[in-house]
Parts: sequence; structure tokens; C-alpha cells
Amino acid sequence: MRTNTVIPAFLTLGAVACSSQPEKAKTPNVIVILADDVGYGDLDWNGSETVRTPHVARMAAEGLRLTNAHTVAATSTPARYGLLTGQYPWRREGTGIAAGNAGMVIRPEQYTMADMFRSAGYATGAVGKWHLGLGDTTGSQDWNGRIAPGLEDIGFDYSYIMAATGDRVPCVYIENQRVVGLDPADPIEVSYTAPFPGEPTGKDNPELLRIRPSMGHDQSIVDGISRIGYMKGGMAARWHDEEIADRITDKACEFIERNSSGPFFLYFGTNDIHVPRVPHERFAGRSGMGPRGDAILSLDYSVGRILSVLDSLGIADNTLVILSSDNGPIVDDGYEDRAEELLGDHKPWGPFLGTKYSIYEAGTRVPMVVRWKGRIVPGSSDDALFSQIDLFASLASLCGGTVGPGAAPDSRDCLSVLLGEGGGGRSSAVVMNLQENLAIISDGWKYVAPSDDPYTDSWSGYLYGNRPEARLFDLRNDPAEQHDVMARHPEIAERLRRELEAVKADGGVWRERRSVPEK
Ligand code: NG6
Ligand code: CA
Repeated sequence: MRTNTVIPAFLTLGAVACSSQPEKAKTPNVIVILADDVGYGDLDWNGSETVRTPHVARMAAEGLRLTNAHTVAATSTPARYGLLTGQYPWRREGTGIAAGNAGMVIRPEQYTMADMFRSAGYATGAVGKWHLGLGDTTGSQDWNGRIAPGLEDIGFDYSYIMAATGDRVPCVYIENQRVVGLDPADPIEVSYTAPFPGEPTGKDNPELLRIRPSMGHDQSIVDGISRIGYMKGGMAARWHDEEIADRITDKACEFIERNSSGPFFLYFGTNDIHVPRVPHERFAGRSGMGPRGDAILSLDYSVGRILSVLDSLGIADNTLVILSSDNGPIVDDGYEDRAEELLGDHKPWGPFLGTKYSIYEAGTRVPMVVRWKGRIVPGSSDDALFSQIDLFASLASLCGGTVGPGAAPDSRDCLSVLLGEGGGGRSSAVVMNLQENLAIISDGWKYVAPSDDPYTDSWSGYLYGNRPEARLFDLRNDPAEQHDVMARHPEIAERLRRELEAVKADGGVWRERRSVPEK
């Protein structure tokens, strides 16, 4: 149900002006801010009292909250794959959590959201966390030259990225497919199979660490933190964790400034609040919740910078800004950062069960705030079902981009929901957990397909939520998924099971994209 607080007078006036002076509306700039591992309850986007995120709160007050929005997967790579290609990741092999030296998960033959924006004449940029592979095949990248294929080949004119995650090597920034600040006399080597002889690791040299791992994360040491994977060399190019948020936010803002005459599309993946959580000293110790809470403050700062650069350039009323997360929250994700101990009353998962990795709601139900000044009614909200997979077709519809046959096969045009104009949303959405088990959500019901994978992780205790039997949850009356109502509503379960089978049978293969028009 859609709720609007006030309909501002300028919206009505705008409509009158449009009808008396027919003029083709300028298509808006679009910014997608995709935060990392931020849960439904992690931001003050709906009056949270346990965390203060004033910039996010402002964005929500000036825009729309989609309170039933899902990412397509409970981990990063498949969620991002779905968002940028409009294809469910479980249709493709090799879309699971990518190593830092993975080859391109999205193949250059595929038509991406960036291609779609290019087809509409947009300048396109990707800044921040990437985690969708680079180069042709795993391990084949030339980290010391031009890393190709890369983002230019899938529609991005500009890129300034971290190859994978904060906790995976190589720990360097890559601008337009070249490592930034690399000294040719100190080349980079990367391996995910064997350590480099003589190079310290977290496992063998814990005395060199400033943060200790709690699980894994004991390979190469970069900036005093041991990571997943091994790297050698490239000392001058290595990032400092405290500076990541500032660096990538600067680059996002610079892209906006360079392209302020528009139209532009910016995909901004924050590093916050993924592990290792090492926010700048401006935020360290400020949340009272330790580094995880401090990283939320850092994320809020980045959101604020983006909003304020739009204001200062005078383009806020011509820019659609979407803030969401790639997957649900996790408290201990592998470093001893006291996140569990300092959580207090804060509930990263909101009213839902599970965490990142889980088939339960908290795995994929994420915050989503949409702001477009002068177009979206301030302070509005909608609980219509929305999936990030629909951003592709919805934004294409908004911007006049081409979605050719075979492109974005799972994406549906839900623009009216995205803009707070109602319309009901999609009839069902498929979500996936770490083990690639599926659930389908439809009309307030959730059918979880049976799986022999573990219910919990024996090592970490993570609640994956797999069960050998199928289950049905009534999300409207039982949002925390406490009661399996399969026995009470077998006919509803059967309807959803069939719907899931139909989605799986439909659009199973991706086809080559149409030729992408030159800009
Ligand atoms: C896991 C990592 C976790 C995180 C995750 C990917 C360990 C023990 N855990 O394998 O720390 O990096 O992968 O997170 O190594 S994601 O948000 O990018 O999907
Ligand atoms: Ca993530």
C-alpha cells in the first residue's frame, strides 16, 4: 500500500506547465548507490533509534521508501550480477562470490544496464566495489598493464573500482582498467592458490596484524590486515583502509561534476559496511557500536556527499538517486571487530529472521530509498513487492534506453512503483541464498524450495535456512518466519511452487546482446 504525506504544490503546478507547454521532458540523471551488507534495520530510513544516519534520513524524508524491496541474492556477486544484467544469477554458472582474480562474470557479449543507459545517450560510470570479475579468465589478468576485458566492454565509459571486496586481494584501486599509482619497478602479482615465498601472511605472522581474523582472512597482509588471497608487490598502489570511503566518494562526486550537464548514470558501490571495517578516524568510535556501527556512519557520510554535490551543482531535481544494499547484514563476517559484543539494542536485520547468506527474509530484504526532488512525493512509502532485478527495465522505461530481445530477461518495468506512483509491483520475486537455493515471494507468501544443504553453518553458526522439506511462510502475519504454514495452506504452496518452476523454465538462456549503439 502506498502512503504519501503531502502532495507538494509544485508537482501540480509542474503538471499544468507541462500540458500548456508541450516540451520533451529531459531524462534524469540516475545514481544507484549500492551499499554493502547493510541490513533492513541498519539505517535510519524509517525512524530507527539505534543508529543515526541523518543523510539517509534526509533522503528518505525527501523521497520514497520501498519497504518490501529485495535483492536477488543474499551475497554480493550474484546480487550485483542480477541488478546489472536483469537476469537471475542462478540461470548462469559462475555467478557465486567471486575471487579477487576472477575473470569477468558478466561477459562482454551480454547487454548490461550500462549499455542500456549508453543506448539512451548517457555518460556511464562505475565507482567503488565491483566484485564481478575482470579480464577474460580467472588468474589471467595483467595487473601491471591494461586489464581487459573490463568495464568499458560492458558499457561503462568510466570506472574507478576495487576489483572485488575489501577483504580480497588485490587491494588497489583500478581506474579505467589500470591500477592507480603503480610503480612499474614494483609489479603486482596475485594468486588465490599459493602464498608468495617470503611474503608475510596473517596465518604465519599474526604479530604484524592490527586486526585479527575470526574466520579465514589469514592470507596476504595489506595495510596491517590479512585478507583472502595472496598478493605481492605494488606497494605504492595499495590502499589504506581508512581512506577508502573518502577516495571512492571523491571519485563518484568528480564523475558527477564532470558530467553535470547530463544525462549520466553512476553506479556507486560503497565499501562500507563490508569487512574489514576500518572507517576513517572521523568516524572511529563515534557510533558506540564499534567498527561496524562506525562504518554505517561512514556510509551515511558518503550518501550525504552525493546529495550535497547534486545540490551544489543545482541538479538535484533532475537526478534520480536510489540507495539500497547488495544483501542483508552480517555481524561477525570474519574479523575480530567486536561487532557482536557492541551491538546493544541495534537489530541490523530489522524485524526479520536470518542474515546475509540466508534464505530467510533478512538475507535479501534490504533498505531501499529513492529520491527525485520535484517528482517523487517527499516522505512517501510503498510496501509493494520490488526486486532489484527490475531496476534495469524500469530505468530503461524512464530514460528511453533500449532493451533488445534477450536482454534483461527477468527484469520487469515497475517504474511506477519506483517513482512512488503505485501500480502494485511485481506479482512474484525469486530470491537465492549462499548455496543457491531458491525461494519465491508472492502476495505476502513465501515458498522456500527444499534443499539438502545445511540449515546453519557448523563453524560460524550462520543461519542459511535450508531444509530438506519445502516450507511456506505467511510474511504478512509472520514476517519473522517463525511458523511453517505448509500444512495449513497446501494449495498456496502448490501455486507458488508452480510459479517458481515456471520462472525457472522461462528465459533460462541468455542470448547475445544486440549491437550497442555508439554514443
Ligand atoms: C566470505 C567471507 C566473508 C565475505 C564474503 C563475501 C570468509 C570466512 N568469509 O567467504 O568475509 O568476504 O565471502 O561477502 O572468508 S560479499 O558481501 O561480498 O558477498
Ligand atoms: Ca555484500
